[in-house]
Amino acid sequence: MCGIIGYIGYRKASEVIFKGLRKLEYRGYDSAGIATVSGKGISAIKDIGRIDDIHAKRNFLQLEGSMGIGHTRWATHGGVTQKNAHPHTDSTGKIYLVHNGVIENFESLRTSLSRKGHKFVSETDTEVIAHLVEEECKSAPDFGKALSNAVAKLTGSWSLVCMHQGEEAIYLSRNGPPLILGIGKGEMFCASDVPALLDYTKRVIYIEDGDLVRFTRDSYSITNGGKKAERKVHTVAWTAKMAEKEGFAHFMLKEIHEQGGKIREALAADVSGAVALLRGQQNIAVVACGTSYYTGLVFKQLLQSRLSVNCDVIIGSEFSYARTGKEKVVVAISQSGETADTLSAVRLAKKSGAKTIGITNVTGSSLWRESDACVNIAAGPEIAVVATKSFTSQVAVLTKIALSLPGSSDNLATLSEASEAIEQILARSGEIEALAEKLVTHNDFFFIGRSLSFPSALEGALKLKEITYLHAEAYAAGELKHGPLSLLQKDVVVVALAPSDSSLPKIISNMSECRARDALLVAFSDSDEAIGKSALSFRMPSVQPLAIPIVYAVPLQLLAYYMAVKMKKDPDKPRNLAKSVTVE
Ligand code: F1P
Repeated sequence: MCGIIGYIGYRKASEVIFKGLRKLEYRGYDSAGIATVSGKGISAIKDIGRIDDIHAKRNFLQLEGSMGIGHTRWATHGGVTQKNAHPHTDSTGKIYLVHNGVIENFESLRTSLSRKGHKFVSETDTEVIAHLVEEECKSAPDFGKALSNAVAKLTGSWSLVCMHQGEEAIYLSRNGPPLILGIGKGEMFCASDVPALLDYTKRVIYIEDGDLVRFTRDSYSITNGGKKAERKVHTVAWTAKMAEKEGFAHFMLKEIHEQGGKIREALAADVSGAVALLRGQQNIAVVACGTSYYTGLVFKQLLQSRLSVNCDVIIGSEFSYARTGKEKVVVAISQSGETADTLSAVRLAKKSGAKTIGITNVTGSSLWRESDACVNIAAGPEIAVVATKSFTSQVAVLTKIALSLPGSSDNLATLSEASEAIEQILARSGEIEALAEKLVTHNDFFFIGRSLSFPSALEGALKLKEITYLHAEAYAAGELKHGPLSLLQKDVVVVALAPSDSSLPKIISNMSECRARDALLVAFSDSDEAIGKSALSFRMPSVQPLAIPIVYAVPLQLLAYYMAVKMKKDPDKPRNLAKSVTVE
């Protein structure tokens, strides 16, 4: 949903911004641009395509000066064109800004500005803001006031980074999408996310909604609602190395390989705040989107089947329609902590008096700041657009929470075997690559699981469709006979997750039903019987039921990864997707 960045200091701004945009590219990658200020005025380069390709064609580093702003885009208003790429400017070419978010009233603003003679060159909502600021500059005493008058006229969501000719300062405004200020020595930064700054500073301020910030190379001031605001300076624990590929061909592969160690870190998480809020509750609501929603399904199963606690898992964007309004405790799960659908559910729940628990990978994120209790899943930066290690770390943390509640007789130590099992699977990646080779010519995939392997089946199908663009869907295995069996025929692949738990006999019957319809059956199992029934298979390590959701997700991540690579797709940057979905 767009990555934005700004810099003032003693370095070459275009270089800092270019490098930072590469780190933010997971947020959007259909076009990019940089504008810098030098003695010659403001110059900009923007184009469609990936940042490296634009750089190869246009050379961002020809932009001079030690102050500038940059943007990597995930189109919302207006197609993917050079004109729609950011930064955008006003009629005078003296104001430049980049924007993440959606301005809902941009059509009416554009109409009234057009009446005043403003001419627009793009179809974007962002360009309207530049002209609005220009208009406000005519009456405001200074640029900061003009910007605050302009944002007061906006509805929607935005993080804005703005500069103008004649002042060595950058201005920020936030209402929704994330924005952080990075504090260096003799230099200051701002960006949508921490990895863009890790090469330069670890001291950051999380800008809050309603904040208006002015920063120079060695100072900053923050106001909110016209009053001076104090914001805590945080020291981030992530290192620049953590956000590198470290020899792996892709971030996705690196992140898959980190999971054994990350599970151990997740299991060490402090869950006391969450447990204190959940203790004694008989009805718990969970909100999340995408992969995080699936980890919510694991949590639900643990709470309901092992603790007899009722748990409702609701997709973030459906929460406002599906909630009762009487929720006492809402658990929100989000890797980024910035997913707009999840955040709006949290805000709605809070308004109705619910206590909220945030389960996130990003300390300082909106979810982190807005929740009554938080748990850090400690997976480290996840750069690939598709979630991998955040799935397994979330499941580990949620299992720890469930097992810490009264009535639980399970031992968390059984989960530590998950790390070992993951290492064993990773050591046999070659077998999964060989499976991928055999499956890559097929077009339709069904993933089936039962009980605790069902969320992993959902996750496996999601990974495959996200990065290979093949048709993949998941079903609770028993559900196939209620409709989807009609789709099975030769060449349709059924990936069956068949761990030897109490669900095994039934899933073996379901696998037989698929085989009888000529589907190509692929088993991920530790059962001889399930493997014997299947045309293709991967022998899984035997694990305790609690470890199943984690351990069975890993080979499916690898399968999707190797298939994408064989199909010459970029697994780190799937088409049309962005990692941090900051619009509803
Ligand atoms: C939710 C999510 C991810 C998915 C993609 C889009 O993100 O659906 O699971 O991989 O990146 O967003 P989050 O709320 O867990 O950050």
